[in-house]
Amino acid sequence: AWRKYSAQEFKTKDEFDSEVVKHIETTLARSLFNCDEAAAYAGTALAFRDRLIIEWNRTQQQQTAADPKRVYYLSLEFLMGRALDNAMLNTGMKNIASEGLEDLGFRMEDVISQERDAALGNGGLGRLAACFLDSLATLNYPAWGYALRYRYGIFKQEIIDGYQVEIPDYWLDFNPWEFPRHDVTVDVQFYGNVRKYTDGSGKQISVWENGEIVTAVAYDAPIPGYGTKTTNNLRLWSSKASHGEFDFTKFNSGEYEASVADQQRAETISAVLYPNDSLERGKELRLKQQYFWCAASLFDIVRRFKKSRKAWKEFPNQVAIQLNDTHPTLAIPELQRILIDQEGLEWDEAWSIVQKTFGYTNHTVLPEALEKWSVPLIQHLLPRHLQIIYDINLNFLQYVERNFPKDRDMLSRVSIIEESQPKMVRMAYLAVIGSHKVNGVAELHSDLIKTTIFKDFVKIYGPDKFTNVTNGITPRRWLHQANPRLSELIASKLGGYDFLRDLTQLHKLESYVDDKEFRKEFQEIKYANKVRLAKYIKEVNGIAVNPSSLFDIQVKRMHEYKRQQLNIFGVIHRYLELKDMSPEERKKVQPRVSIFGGKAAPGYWMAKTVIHLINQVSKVVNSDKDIGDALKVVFLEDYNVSKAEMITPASDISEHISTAGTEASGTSNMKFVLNGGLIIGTCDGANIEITREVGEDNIFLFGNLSEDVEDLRHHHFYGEFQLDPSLDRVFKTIREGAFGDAGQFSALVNSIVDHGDYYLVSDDFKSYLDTQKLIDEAYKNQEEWLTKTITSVARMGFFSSDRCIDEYAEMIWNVEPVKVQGQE
Ligand code: DL6
Repeated sequence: AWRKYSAQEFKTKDEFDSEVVKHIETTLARSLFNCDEAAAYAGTALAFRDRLIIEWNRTQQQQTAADPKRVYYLSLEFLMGRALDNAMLNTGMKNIASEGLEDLGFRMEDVISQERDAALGNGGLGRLAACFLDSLATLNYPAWGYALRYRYGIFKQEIIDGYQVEIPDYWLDFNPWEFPRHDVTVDVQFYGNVRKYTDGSGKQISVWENGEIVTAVAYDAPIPGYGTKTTNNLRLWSSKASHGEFDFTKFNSGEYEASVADQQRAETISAVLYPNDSLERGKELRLKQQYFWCAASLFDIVRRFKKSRKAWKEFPNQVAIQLNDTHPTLAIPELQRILIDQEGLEWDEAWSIVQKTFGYTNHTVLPEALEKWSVPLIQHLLPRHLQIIYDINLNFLQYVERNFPKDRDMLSRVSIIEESQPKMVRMAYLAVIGSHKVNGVAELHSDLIKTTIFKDFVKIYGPDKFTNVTNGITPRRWLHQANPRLSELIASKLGGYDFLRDLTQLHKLESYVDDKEFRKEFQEIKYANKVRLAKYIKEVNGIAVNPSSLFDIQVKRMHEYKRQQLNIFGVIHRYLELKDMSPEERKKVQPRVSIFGGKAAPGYWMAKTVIHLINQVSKVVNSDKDIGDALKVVFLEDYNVSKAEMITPASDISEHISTAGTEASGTSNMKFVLNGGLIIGTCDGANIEITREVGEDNIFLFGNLSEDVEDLRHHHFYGEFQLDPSLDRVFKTIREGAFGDAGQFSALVNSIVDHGDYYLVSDDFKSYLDTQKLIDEAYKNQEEWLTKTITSVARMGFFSSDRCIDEYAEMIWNVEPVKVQGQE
């Protein structure tokens, strides 16, 4: 129904075709007689881009006129994936485009697959940000995303001889989705010194001077909402030398290299995404990226606010800035600096504005992932900011001292400055102190941060400053786009696609659980999705897998806490059990395909070892004639968003098996269940809320609870534990060289046997195996399995990112939607 509000739709496939052809012939200067799929993609993307930009302009004009409070989502990562399919579906014009392309001799699927993923993120945090942009636009919130325009996104992963090899991802060869705004630039300063003086009225003035200037240039990407005219903006900053080109004086005197050195140094800032998802220590370039992005974004936000000519005290009524993790924390001292040094506000007035403006989302309790920057580094790069951070800290500690006079230790515990050698700035503390709300991303996680890393801050500020917003996913990409047949089936039962805008409507599917036709179609769709994945595995990995096997999938970043090692040890155990069996016994076993995928940070040696082990096990198991279809092991190379769209709908079981208390939320768990797969998981992150929604009978939980973790680690520390005999046998097999040179895996095995088993693999192993047995049994009863999956889909309404965004809007941002004119 909403399509009638869109003035910008292609009315006919011929209209669409003529625009595609126009772009191919003029923009690309290609002949139609020499038009391949890449050109068809480019023409289609440009035709859609033209439509989006009209909606984008209209949205901006109307939002400027209404001048509402806006949300600014600061995230160093946006893992957007492909844009074309999303643009076609969100604007409701995919069918017309498919027909048009067919007339031109192309299949939509082939055209879509020409697009490179926009992979400006590492994993869950970046993908969450991308889902949020989709929801913000769909729900008509006036919102901007701000990030960096990395020339290289997350590396491409190749598996060579079983090892991960990283290949640079230069994704900007052709990117029709961005608009360079050479007129929107910001000069950002680094280094230099601070000069202080007292002005005529006796006021202390600080001037940050003699620094090096780098220019930020804006590149805008339109973000279309689903079924609405609202098209918001993702603004990405690119760095370039402030004086533009290169130094002619040096060039003319023969110093050719030096003449371009400045330019190259400036451009390095936005050159590459740091490929670590949980650890980034001490790299000056990373700190430069953070400040460059925060300074440019804040300048832009303040510039927009100033256009409204409102008093500064109105700033928090016009601007809500959400800090996605601690990466943008420098925005806090930066806004304070702008207000006191440039706008002349008094410290207290400025600080009150700052605190009301920012909200901070925490995404991890892992100690190694909590950001800290050395004081000398900040002093060198951002001397004025360091002074401001010290002043923020001083005021804060004085407040703490007044309110907790008896707890002297508290001062050192909560100080923004860690008294180490060298001293460090604790970014998470600065983020808490400078924000009015702090949220975790699932209930357990939000509880944990209050009792662990931010315990003292709960005492200081009271519990109300801390809240929970359980993560969600956009059903547009993760159901409608990834699984069009399932989306269509649901729409046919619910009377249309409204459920994509209100996912809670899925609950009505429960009345179809016993509907024979519905069940049959649901099952056929799952099978077809498995066939598609099996075909891909055959093509890419050369492994033949039977789509009737149970597909067991674990795809996510490789990390010890996510415990892919537990999974592969379980696979080895299964293999050994199969080897123990007679051929007759083996025939009775539920056949299974264990599928892995995920990147390891390039310097994370242990995670890379796990990838290597998976590939070695895959080689041995898949070529073992005794085993046949009973077990296959697959590692899917270069896991990314577009591959996730194909993989997710094909699972029977997916694994979310982190050590309890370590996975803040997880979001792929939600995607798998929404697509008719069940979960094996620990009581961690959003698994707990998924269980509450779908019911305990529809999820396979195992393992120790987060409250047991500390005690268990203690037992390991004192050697008070007994290795599970099955795990012992797995280790023995590895040590005997069954999967190649055992030396390569000794550190991995020793981390469990000799070095404290920090992630408690041995403690959960038995319970994991027992639960896998239950899964094998349950899967044999296909009818009951189907009932579980349909029931689960029907109960996933809570996990839409639309629900999250409404919660943020109400509890944290205090913003209202603005409907772009022409809509109902
Ligand atoms: O909140 C999005 C996402 C969560 O779903 C994951 O559980 C969490 O690990 C991830 N956090 C990060 C940050 N650092 N670490 N580790 O990526 O956020």
